[in-house]
Amino acid sequence: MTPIWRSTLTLAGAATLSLGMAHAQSPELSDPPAIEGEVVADHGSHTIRMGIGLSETSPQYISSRYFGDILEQRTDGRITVNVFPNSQLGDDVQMMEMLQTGTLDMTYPSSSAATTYVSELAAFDLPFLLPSREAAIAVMHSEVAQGMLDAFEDTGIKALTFSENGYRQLSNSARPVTSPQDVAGLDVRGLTVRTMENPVHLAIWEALGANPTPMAFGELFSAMEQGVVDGQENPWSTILTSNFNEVQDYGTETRHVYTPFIMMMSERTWNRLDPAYQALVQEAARQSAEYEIQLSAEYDDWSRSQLEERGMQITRLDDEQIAAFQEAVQPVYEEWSPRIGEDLIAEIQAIANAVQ
Ligand code: TK8
Repeated sequence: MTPIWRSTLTLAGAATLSLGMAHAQSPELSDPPAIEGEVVADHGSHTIRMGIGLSETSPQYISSRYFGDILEQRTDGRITVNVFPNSQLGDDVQMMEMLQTGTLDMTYPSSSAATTYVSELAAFDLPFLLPSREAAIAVMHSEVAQGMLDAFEDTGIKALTFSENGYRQLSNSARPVTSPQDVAGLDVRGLTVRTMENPVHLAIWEALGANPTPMAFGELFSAMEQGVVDGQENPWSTILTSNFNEVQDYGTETRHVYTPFIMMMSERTWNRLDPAYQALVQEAARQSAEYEIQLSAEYDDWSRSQLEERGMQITRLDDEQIAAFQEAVQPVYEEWSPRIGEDLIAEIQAIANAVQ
């Protein structure tokens, strides 16, 4: 049975998309796995408020609603989750602070925004570290990654699980980009590229000759619309579901970083839950994260083709062109590997390389 919010979503998706040219409503998304398991004994009622950055059509939102469905069904309605999308409650940094003060129950930031809490997370920001989605998933499921989640202890944040934001792609409104020289501009100024508020991302775009501008995700669309920045970098599904193609003419399939999301809960909220409810929240988080990764994979290529259908000129890079970007950002490894931890990076690379 399709949950009511899925059909609402499809309608929302159709309404959004019908405003522009007629486009397919959404890729043939897999339905969420059936919710199984006993109803947990009554340990009181809780309404959980969860803020996320992306839109109602994003895999992040769809899977967060599924998370809520699991909790509601497995507690007979005693736990409900209200999901607030589109950065309406704040950006990643602000919403994590709201978890610490207890003014928000849950949020779902990129790992890049959380390196101030757990510095080892910056390993995920190293360019071209993870060669494939399978490798990224293996790392996110590893003991090393679990150690990063555990390291949030005493920050006021209970980090529950990783999921997929995805491979980041460059978009811009100035010119086609096929090389680092196109980013830096030879006889024209370097591109002004918005980055997440993360020092490794700043270093990447400095190494590529851009003018990196850290900015909250919620401010990005208007900054591009007003020409404050020329470009940004995010997975194709985010570029599509945030309508960035309306203000960005060019895309380049750089796949320069694979970013995870982290689903997290305020420790104050977590400590109010009975241990049986805590176990259910942890299980539901993992189930919804698996579904999110599946949706994100289904959305990825479809989003790129939708963006092209809507007029974005997307450059796919060949191996030689990718190698030029990898060479240009090599100094970022030299600067940041010692600061993040050579052993940690080697451990992650070993897990990634072990994936066939
Ligand atoms: C959404 C952000 C976004 C991230 C960014 O909350 O800021 O560019 O990639 O997805 O986490």
